[in-house]
Amino acid sequence: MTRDHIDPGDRPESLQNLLGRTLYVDDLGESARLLHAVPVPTPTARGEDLRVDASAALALDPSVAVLTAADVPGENRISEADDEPLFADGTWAYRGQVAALVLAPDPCLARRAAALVRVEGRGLPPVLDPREAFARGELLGPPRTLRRGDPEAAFRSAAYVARGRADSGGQEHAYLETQAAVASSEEPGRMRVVSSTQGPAVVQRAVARVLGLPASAVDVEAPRLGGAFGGKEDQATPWACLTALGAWTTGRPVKLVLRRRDDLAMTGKRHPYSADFRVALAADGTFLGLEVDYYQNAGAYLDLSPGVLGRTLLHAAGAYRFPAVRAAGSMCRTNLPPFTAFRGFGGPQAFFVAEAAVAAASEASGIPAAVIQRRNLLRDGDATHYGQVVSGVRPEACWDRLADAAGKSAVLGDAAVAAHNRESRLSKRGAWTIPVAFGISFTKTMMNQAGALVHVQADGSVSVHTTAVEMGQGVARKIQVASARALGVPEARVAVQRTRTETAANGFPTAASCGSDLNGMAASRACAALKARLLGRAADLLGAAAAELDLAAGRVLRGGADAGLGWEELVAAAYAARVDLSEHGFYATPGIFYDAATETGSPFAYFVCGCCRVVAEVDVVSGAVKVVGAAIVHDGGTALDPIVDAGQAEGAFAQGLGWALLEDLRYGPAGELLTDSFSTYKLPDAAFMDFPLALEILRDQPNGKAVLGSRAVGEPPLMYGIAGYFAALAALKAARPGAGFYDLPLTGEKALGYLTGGFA
Ligand code: LUZ
Ligand code: MOS
Repeated sequence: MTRDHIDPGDRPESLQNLLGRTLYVDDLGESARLLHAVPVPTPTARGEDLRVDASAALALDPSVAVLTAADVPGENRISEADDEPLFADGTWAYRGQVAALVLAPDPCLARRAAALVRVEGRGLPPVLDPREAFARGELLGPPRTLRRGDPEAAFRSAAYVARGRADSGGQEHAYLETQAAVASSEEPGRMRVVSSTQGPAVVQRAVARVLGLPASAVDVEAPRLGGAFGGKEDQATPWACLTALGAWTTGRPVKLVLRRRDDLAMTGKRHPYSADFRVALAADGTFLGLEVDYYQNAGAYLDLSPGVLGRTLLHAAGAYRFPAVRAAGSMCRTNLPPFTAFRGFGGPQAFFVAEAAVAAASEASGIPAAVIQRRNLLRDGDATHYGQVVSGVRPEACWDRLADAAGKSAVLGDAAVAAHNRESRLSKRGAWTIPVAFGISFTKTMMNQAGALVHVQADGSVSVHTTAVEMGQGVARKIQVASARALGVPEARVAVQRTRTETAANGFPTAASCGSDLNGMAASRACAALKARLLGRAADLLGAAAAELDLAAGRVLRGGADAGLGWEELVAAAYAARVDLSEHGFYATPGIFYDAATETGSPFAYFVCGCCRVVAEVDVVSGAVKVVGAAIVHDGGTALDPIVDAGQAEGAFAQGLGWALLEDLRYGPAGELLTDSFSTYKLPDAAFMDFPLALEILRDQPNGKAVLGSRAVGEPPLMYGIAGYFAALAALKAARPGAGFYDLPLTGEKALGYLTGGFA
């Protein structure tokens, strides 16, 4: 590693995070006038005739205020889908829905008052299970079906057919910083909100709607976030709206920071899914057809469920080629907090079913899973079941490289696993490799746009504003690199500023792995225009033709050689000559489209591919499951920052393993979250991740579809964690033959149940 890659000066964000100096929402807004807001939740999962009695809370202290739906000056609506109220009004649809908001100058007083607010009404029996909701016709929208070829014919002509059911559980985002916002109305008729949100413009629209203001009167800023993982794509909005309403009503600044337990109980998580699948194979293991019916547990309101279901349907085939596919899905309405975006956004749920189909196909045919997988990997020129012809995909190259490395490993290879199982009676191991091809772009084509505003300051420092939100994923660093490169200045000259709707309007959430792609490109375009303008001035100064000049690392070059003119000098001269030193840049991903009527199109700009092999070990006596080794070959394109990419890949893999093996959301019969703390909800930690992980990121194939040849990296590696499920299942099979259940997560508890005869 070169020194260049460990200089913290290049990563101001990371250094501040590391030193604990980053300011989060809870660190902001402190003033003697500040009011603290505490939400009052509905006590049961479903009901009508909602009544809020605040008298006891108000009697506690004259400084206490309590707001309800009746206090909303604009519309009591927050979701863009229009179905979700800010305050439950009349009816309620999940436990933990906000019924009232308590404001008080002291946070303890606000909590005590909140506990005294009585929320009552007529309870109704809740529905928690998606299949039960489906059976009752409780759907949040029409079911969707994607088709290719003739699956019926494929099943008739197949040598082998396997079928099964595959269920995957939800997942808590577990961001370090809980949902938070602080609002103030410093000028009459205007509202300013600092929100821990991935989408300041989403919050801006909702605040404007709730307060009945034009968007131009609402300024929303996202500072650096303490993590989000999708949990703040749509669901930062209610908390920001509540603070804005509080500030609007009282004329004082209002802050709301959810307690961890409230955040766990009141906010949405990854969608649990239940699915039925059927897969057809030829005698040599070639896939002929796939059918999947997904029952998505969408929760009580739409939120982002349509987009999540869409991505599930698009990824139904995993990284495999199927000549015939039918993928159908329904958003099932249940009385749980609306499930929402979570890293992977419906993709992991689809990849899990695809791997379950591989495992079941291997069981039914006797052909090793790896043979089936290798034979059917997606290749350039293949058409997906929605009609996109893929290019630049390399699951095969990644697979072969990984297989080669695993074969030589003392832990990862099939021979090593078999040897362990021969020698060890009390622990058994299993291995699995998953191939991944994850589509990059928001599946909703409209969302694939971003803007940037770049100011060259008179001293030569550069301010870059974009719609991207830095949440620890390194997007600010990547935009810094892309901007510096496009301008031809050292990286340290470029400051990527906090994200604000006043400087970058009409943005979409930083999500779908494409924050750097979209915003890096928008910033690059602005920087390229500024560079051309400044080189025009340099041409005058040097008496040269602009075409012979270039800028690199802060020096003007003429015919490739230093022309004796530095960046600062050039900027000063341009400023003196009244040259505009500001520029707006815009990027909209070209060439993507999708036709909802025919369910066909080319929704993704490109795919991110890779393969991951996991070896898991199960303790035959206790059922404890652990990972003992893993290797990843990931196709990464040209790096904007290799350290950021490696961190994203490792972090996403850990998060995927947590989903596959540990994280188990449990609800009581009344819809109450039983796992409402990190003592009962188990997250992957340093001890769990304490195994050798060989991460290789291929850099030999630049990506022509993103900034400077780079590839998106945020979500695709999460899918690698799914290999952990099937590795653990293989270990269970080695201990007691027959393990063929697909019910993620595969916790130690479940493993023990199987080993002691609980599971068939
Ligand atoms: N968010 C979204 C996403 O609104 N649309 C998407 O397609 C998406 N994909 C991944 C993650 N977040
Ligand atoms: Mo997301 S799941 O907000 O990229």
